[in-house]
Amino acid sequence: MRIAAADVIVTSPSRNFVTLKITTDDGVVGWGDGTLNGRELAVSAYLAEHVVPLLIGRDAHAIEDTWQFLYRSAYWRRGPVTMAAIAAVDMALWDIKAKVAGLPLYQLLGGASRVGLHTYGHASGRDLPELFDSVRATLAEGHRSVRIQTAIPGVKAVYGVAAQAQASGERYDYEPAGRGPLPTEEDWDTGAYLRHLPTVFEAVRNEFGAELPLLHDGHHRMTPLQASRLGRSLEPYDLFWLEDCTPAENPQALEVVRRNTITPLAIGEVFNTVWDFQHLISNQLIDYVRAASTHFGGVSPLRKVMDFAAQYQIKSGFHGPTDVSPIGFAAQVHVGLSIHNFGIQEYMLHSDRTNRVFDQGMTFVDGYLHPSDRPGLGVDFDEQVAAEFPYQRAYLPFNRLPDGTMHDW
Ligand code: KDG
Ligand code: MG
Repeated sequence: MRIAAADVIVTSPSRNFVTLKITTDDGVVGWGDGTLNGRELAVSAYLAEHVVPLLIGRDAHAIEDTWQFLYRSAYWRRGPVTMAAIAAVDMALWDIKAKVAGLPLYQLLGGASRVGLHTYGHASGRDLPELFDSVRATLAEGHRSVRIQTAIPGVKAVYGVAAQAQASGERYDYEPAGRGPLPTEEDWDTGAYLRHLPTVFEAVRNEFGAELPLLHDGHHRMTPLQASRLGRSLEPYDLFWLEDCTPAENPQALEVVRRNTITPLAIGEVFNTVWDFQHLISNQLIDYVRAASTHFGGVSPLRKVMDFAAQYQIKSGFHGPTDVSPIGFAAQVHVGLSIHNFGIQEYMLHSDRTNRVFDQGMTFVDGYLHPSDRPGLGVDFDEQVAAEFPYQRAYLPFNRLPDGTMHDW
């Protein structure tokens, strides 16, 4: 079975998505996700110019060899654009292989290891009443664990806090990337954050009790010492994890954090390869792997990093924002269902408009995600509906400190 055609489709139903369609010579179609938030056209050009011509005529079943070929033959390895492009190919080929087998992908990965995936949803608020309402709405959606993000006194805009109030029952639809010609500038004050956040977790614990698993995303903004202080000050509130507490480039930073706090640590949503996790996993500096199939080269390397992590009792916590398309999301739900060391799955609902383009078979019942038993990844892509929503330039925001210094967002 040979690859006869490969097409790149960029669509923007309520945000931009890069989708790869691979068609075999006997007419089987596989779908892959190569979305890179704010840099979508770089991936689509990489695919169209440098990958698609190499795919035509290749054996559609040779997934590992195609992955290694795309990775090694470029000479220039790694990086988010390259790895998102390789991810799209890897996913589309797994989709094809599973469709040909007539099985959902998780069956090819070893079968289900659980009934479904335990998720966490997002809650945020500008003040405590708004945050509590948001926690209630998140629980009402079916999540059993909740990520807590809060406004910080004196800071005008903070990552993870939806701009508008979220009354109960209202669909959480936070998307930080703004459509428009230029990115928006936000501000930051680490001191205010370190003082304020523990008070918020204390209030949430008092309101919702000891048992609700709570998470928090530090979004790469702290130094090792600041992150240590935060981890330690949150210990009384028993977090499920503290995510991305220090910038991802420096794995040694987590040695400092680890020495100073027993708050569990998660990192890796901006990592691209297994090697980015090598030091962190082999030195047991983290508890959860935050990679996303779409930004990590696809299903094949996600499975490999989790097998490596399993030797150290480190679990999955795959990145699941809406900028991972329903295709990329389904791919990692299949991985999560099949591996033994699954931890938790971040789950942000895609918009109704996105779901018109991507027909998702996935179900979320009694707090458990299941990718469905449709053959393949379980997601169909409607090219006609996609064509109604052309690409729109969008950028993630950035941060400056009050004196104008650039800071991690
Ligand atoms: O595109 C950026 C988002 O994917 C990121 O900000 C979301 O940190 C994130 C998370 O944990 O979901
Ligand atoms: Mg994050």
